[in-house]
Amino acid sequence: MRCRRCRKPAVIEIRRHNAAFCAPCLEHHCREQVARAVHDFAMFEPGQRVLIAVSGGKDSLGLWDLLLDLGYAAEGLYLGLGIEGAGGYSDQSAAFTHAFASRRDAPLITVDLPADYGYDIPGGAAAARRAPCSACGLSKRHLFNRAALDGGFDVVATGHNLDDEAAVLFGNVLRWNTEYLGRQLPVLPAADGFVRKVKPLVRLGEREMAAYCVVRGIDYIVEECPMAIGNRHLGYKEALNAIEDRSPGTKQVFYFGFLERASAHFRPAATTAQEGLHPCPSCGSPTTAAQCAFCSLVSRARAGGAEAGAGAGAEVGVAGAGAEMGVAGAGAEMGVAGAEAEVTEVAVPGPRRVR
Ligand code: Q46
Ligand code: ZN
Repeated sequence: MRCRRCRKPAVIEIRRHNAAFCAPCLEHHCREQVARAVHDFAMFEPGQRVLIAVSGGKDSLGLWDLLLDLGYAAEGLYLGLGIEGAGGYSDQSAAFTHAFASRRDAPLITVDLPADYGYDIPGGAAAARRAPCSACGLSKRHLFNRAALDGGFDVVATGHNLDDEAAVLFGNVLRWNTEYLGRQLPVLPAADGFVRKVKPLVRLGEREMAAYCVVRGIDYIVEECPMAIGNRHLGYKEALNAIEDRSPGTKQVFYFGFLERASAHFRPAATTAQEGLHPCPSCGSPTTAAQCAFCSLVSRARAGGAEAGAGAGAEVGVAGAGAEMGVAGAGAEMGVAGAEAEVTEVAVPGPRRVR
């Protein structure tokens, strides 16, 4: 197998492109695909400040590396979730993130749920009677948005890749979640109280990102979050992988075909769900409920579940985050407006800049 660009021995075959690349040409390929996504979807301009939601995994660290090398002003935001699992999932993911930031001498902002907000994901989810990924997704959306607004960033970038987006799309189609289909875009424009959200990795697959990190010498957390095991999102990925295996390119055609030919049909459903937003009385963030879902989650988590069941509005965001967005990775960073409607802030210590 030879590299398509230089004919040297290849290190990876990418069947959907009918191509193989050596290590340097894989780096070139990944940079090219990200630059193309940023340009084609008008994600951001040189000079704008980009805040990357970093988890310590291959996608977010790879994205950070790629954007820095493309010359963008990209800073990291790490959110400590307080998830244990074998080996201490959150501790490990924090360590990989800090190591990367040091190596690239890149600014990193950290927020720690247990230290700064008084709850961790397993405890908060139990107290609020939410699925862990729902509580996690809600917390991430709120805190990424808040950090970006407070820090004066132009845009929040997440590491969702083509496999992620195809799997979320697959799930939303299977359940005809029209509201989420209307918002499943690589760019969500800024709105009152919401910063712009972008997904620059939509042209790259999971294997390419893993290989990119290997050839770049980027250490990342390989283990899945222990909360993800057995969830629907992983099942959709497996199903799509089986199809892709028989018919390379299907995921790309599925996702980009949706964007080109179907997405606009679902836009009205998404717009309707945005109506009736008003500031949360506790934190001022836009919400459709009496109190936003994040404030409700925090107060329930702090009360150790004593308030569970109270506050009808709190569950509005669950529906948004639930469905096919509440799944691992997807739920966390869908950034869709229905879920964002519940994004809020409480008066607690702000993020820390560590470098
Ligand atoms: S971190 Fe959070 Fe994912 Fe873990 S609890 Fe679920 S959503 S699976 S990206
Ligand atoms: Zn609030």
